[in-house]
Parts: sequence; C-alpha cells; structure tokens
Amino acid sequence: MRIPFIAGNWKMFKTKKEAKEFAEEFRTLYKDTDVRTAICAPFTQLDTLKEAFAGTNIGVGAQNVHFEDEGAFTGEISLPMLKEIGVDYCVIGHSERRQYFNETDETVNLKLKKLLNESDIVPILCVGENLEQREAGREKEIVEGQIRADLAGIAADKVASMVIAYEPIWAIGTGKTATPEQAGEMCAVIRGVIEELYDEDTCDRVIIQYGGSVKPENATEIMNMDEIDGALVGGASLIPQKFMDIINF
Ligand code: G2H
Repeated sequence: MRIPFIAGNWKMFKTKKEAKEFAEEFRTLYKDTDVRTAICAPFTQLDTLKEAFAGTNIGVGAQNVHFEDEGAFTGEISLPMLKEIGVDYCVIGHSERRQYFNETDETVNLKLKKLLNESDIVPILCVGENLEQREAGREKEIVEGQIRADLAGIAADKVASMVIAYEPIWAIGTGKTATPEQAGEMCAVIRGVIEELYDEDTCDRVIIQYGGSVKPENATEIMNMDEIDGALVGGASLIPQKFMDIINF
C-alpha cells in the first residue's frame, strides 16, 4: 500500500517573514492525517520551516542540490549543506530547472545518485513533456526516455524509496490541468517503465505524483486515479488554507 504524498513546491516565492507567517497559520490548520505532507521551499527558508514544523509530521524539502560536496560552483548548494539543515526531501529535475538552468538528464542522474547513495533525503524526480511534444503524440516516448536516463545505474531498492512527479510542462502554472485520465495514463506509463527496468515490487512501491495546476477544486478527481499517489503543488501551496484543502482532498 502506497501512502498518499502531497508536497508543496514554493519555487522562488516567500521571504523568511512570509514563510514564518505561512508556517504559523498552516500549523493551526494542520491535523495529522494519513497523507504524507511536505513543503519544498527556497534554500534560505529551509531552516525556518524545519524549526516551525518541529514536532509535526510536516516534511521540509529543498528544490535542488549540487552533485559535488564542495568546490568552485558559485551560487550552488551541496548535499552536506542540506543534511546540516535536516531536510527530508529534495526536488530534482523540475522542468523550470531543465528549461532555464541547463539541467539535463545527466546532471539529474548525478544528483539522484548523490542523494540516494549518501543521504536519507528523498528525491522528488520531476519528468514531463512540453506542449509541442504532446501535440506530436510523443509524450510517452519523452517521459520514458527521461525515466530511463535519469535512473541509469540506480538500484531497485533506491528507486523504491523515491518519489517521481509527472508534470506536463503545458500544465504548469498555466491554469490548464491535465485531465485526470491524461495524468493517470502517464503515471501508469511511468510505473510500467519502472517495472520493465526493475521488478514488480519496485514498481508497486515507488510513489508517483501528478503536478501541474493542482488546486482544491481538482485535487479529489486527480487523487482518485489508481496510478496517482499524490501531488506536487506549486501556486496553490502558497496559501495555507488552499494547501490544507488539497491535503484533505
Ligand atoms: C508544477 C507545479 C509544482 P503549479 O511546476 O511543481 O506548479 O501547481 O503552479 O502548476
């Protein structure tokens, strides 16, 4: 049985003051549920959230990590730095990083290996096709290719502990959501590739989220799809009540 997992991805939103205000309000709304929950925040807000959510089941995640421990990599953050803060999750390969910051399947693969081999931080690997690829009917081929390349050389037990988020680029922040059927179909494709690359047990255990304009109004139908175990929520995770309503889908 896979436990539903709903994570917020704040992207480059919220100052420390705003993060504190969010956490205070969210803690008053949050009731322990059977749903796993986390907020993936900008690096400078991670310690604030860890402190604010201490003693709760609310996890805290980063949105990127470098694959080297240290070095001349201006502007980057390493795994030892994240471990020191005690983060629980780390988003890897978000389409915005692939699109604007030169993230490739190769760097995604190095980052996943780094996290999985050297920490207990759970990666949330993002994959998804763009509009042009979807219109050309190539979405399955694109996502399959990303999964194969991103997971190359990673062992089954590590993959089983991961989270994969299917995020069609055309549905991100656009207000256009994939239909539950489209999202479910692609999550099934991902599970199928995992089974082919590994085995049934790994495929049964890996958590697969949908991400792309998830909001309280569409969370229930998305979460009701068999192959969808959770959601990666951008815009709607910035407002405590909205994010809570999604968790209570
Ligand atoms: C997709 C998602 C969160 P939004 O990027 O990762 O953002 O819910 O704003 O589309």
